[in-house]
Amino acid sequence: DIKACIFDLDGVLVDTAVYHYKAWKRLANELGFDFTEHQNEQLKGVSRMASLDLILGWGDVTNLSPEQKNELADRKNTWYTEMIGQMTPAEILPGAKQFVIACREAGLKTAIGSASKNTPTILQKLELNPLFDAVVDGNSVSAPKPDPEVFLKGAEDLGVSPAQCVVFEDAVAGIQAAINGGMKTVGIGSPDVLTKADKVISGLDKMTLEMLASL
Ligand code: B16
Ligand code: MG
Repeated sequence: DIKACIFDLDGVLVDTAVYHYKAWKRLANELGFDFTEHQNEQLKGVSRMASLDLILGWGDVTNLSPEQKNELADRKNTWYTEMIGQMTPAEILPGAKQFVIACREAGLKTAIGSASKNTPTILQKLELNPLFDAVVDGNSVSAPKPDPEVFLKGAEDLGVSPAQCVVFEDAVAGIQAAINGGMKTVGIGSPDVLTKADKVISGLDKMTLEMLASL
């Protein structure tokens, strides 16, 4: 029986990918190169430093020291936090808040499982904090997705077993993390991309409690 739903943040409850893209693009441009929105897809669900490494590879930027890389990541994050500081609850993706509320009214536990260190700011801006029993994010985990740590911690905080959890994810690495943790999965996006998910929907506006039972 399903007892809990664990939600990824970026790409599931809110579309911050557009802000990540703007900030990373600005950094790349300052370094003298550019990358496409298509390439940006590969950064979804990937941690900040792993994203930086991918982008530097695209620009053939090599031989940077750890200090220089940290400085670049900090520069990007400053621009990113300026943008998310302007976010409002109107930016919650369609149906997301309604589905989380429906879960809670049905007696299910709810948690966030995100790679983002900016999760606390985003939840505050979206006024979503009261809807989650647990929040596990990039500040509290050491192993990035597809390692299941972020979701296993969520299950532990909720006091449920992994097999009783459904994870909602938009990233391939996130679906894999949930599978690695022994959880059921609902992909948010395209079935062609999220091939391993138990079910794929275009957004939480297409999700119902009845669908949970059939996973
Ligand atoms: P930050 P999620 C992920 O969030 C994003 O999808 C990914 O693009 C980003 O690089 C990562 O968080 C780290 O974000 O720089 O804010 O720590 O999808 O796991 O909620
Ligand atoms: Mg995501």
